[in-house]
Amino acid sequence: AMRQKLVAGNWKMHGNLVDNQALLLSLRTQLVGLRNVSCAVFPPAPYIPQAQHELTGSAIAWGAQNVSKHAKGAFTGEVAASMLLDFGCKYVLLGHSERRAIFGETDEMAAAKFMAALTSGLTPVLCVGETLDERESGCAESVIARQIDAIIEVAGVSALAKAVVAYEPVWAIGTGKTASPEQAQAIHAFIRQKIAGLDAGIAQGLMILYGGSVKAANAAELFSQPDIDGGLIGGASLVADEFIAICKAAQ
Ligand code: G2H
Repeated sequence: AMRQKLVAGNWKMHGNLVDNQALLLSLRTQLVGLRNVSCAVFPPAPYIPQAQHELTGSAIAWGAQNVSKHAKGAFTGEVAASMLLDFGCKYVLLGHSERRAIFGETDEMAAAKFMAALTSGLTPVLCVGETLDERESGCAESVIARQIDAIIEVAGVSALAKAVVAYEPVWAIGTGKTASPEQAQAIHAFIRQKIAGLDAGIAQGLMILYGGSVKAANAAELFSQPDIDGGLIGGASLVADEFIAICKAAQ
C-alpha cells in the first residue's frame, strides 16, 4: 500500500525512571533503518521529558496519553497541548476506551480534545471501538460510526488528513483476546469506506491502527491486512524485545 505504517506503544500508567531508561535505550539502538514504518511511544506525562531526552535524534517519536481541551487557565490537573509541544510530542491519544469507560469521557469531550490537539499542531490518534455487548448485539459498526461522526461534526472530514485512527475492540484490550485478522480487517475497511463516502482521498491516506492484545506472535498477520496500517500496543510495548519485534513486523 502507499500508506506508511505506524506502531505506537501506549505505556498506560506504567514505568519509572530506571525501567524507562533501559527501555528507551533499547528502542533507540534497535529501531534503526526500518522501512516504511514509524514508531512512537506514549509514556505517562511526567516521563515525556525523559522520552524527549533519550529519543531526540532517533527515528522514534513520542506523544502523550491525554490532553486538555483548554488552551490554558484555571484547570487544576490538566495539561495543555502547547505544553506537550514544548516537550517535543508529535502525537496525542484521544478517546481511549479506558478514558471513556473509567473517566467518563464522551464523544463530545474527545472531539473537543481533538480540536485542541489539532489547532496546536499535535497529531491526534483517535481511539474507537465497541464493547463485547455492543458487538454481540450487532452494534459494533454503528458505535464506531458514532464515535467518528462526533469528531467529523466538530472538526470536519478534512481534519482526518492530519489524524490517525486506532480501532481497539474493548473486548480485546488487555484480555489476551485479539480480534482475528479478518474481524479487525472488516472493521478497518468499514471505517475507511465510511470516510471515503465523504472524501475518498482522505480515506485512502488515513492510517488506521489496530489495538488490543497485539504481540510479536500475532503482529505480522494483523499488519498484513490491507486496511491495517500498524498497531497501538499496550502491554507488549513495555517489553523491549516484544515492541521491537512488533515494529519490525510492520515492515
Ligand atoms: C489497548 C492496547 C493499547 P493492550 O488498550 O492501547 O492495550 O495491547 O495491552 O491490549
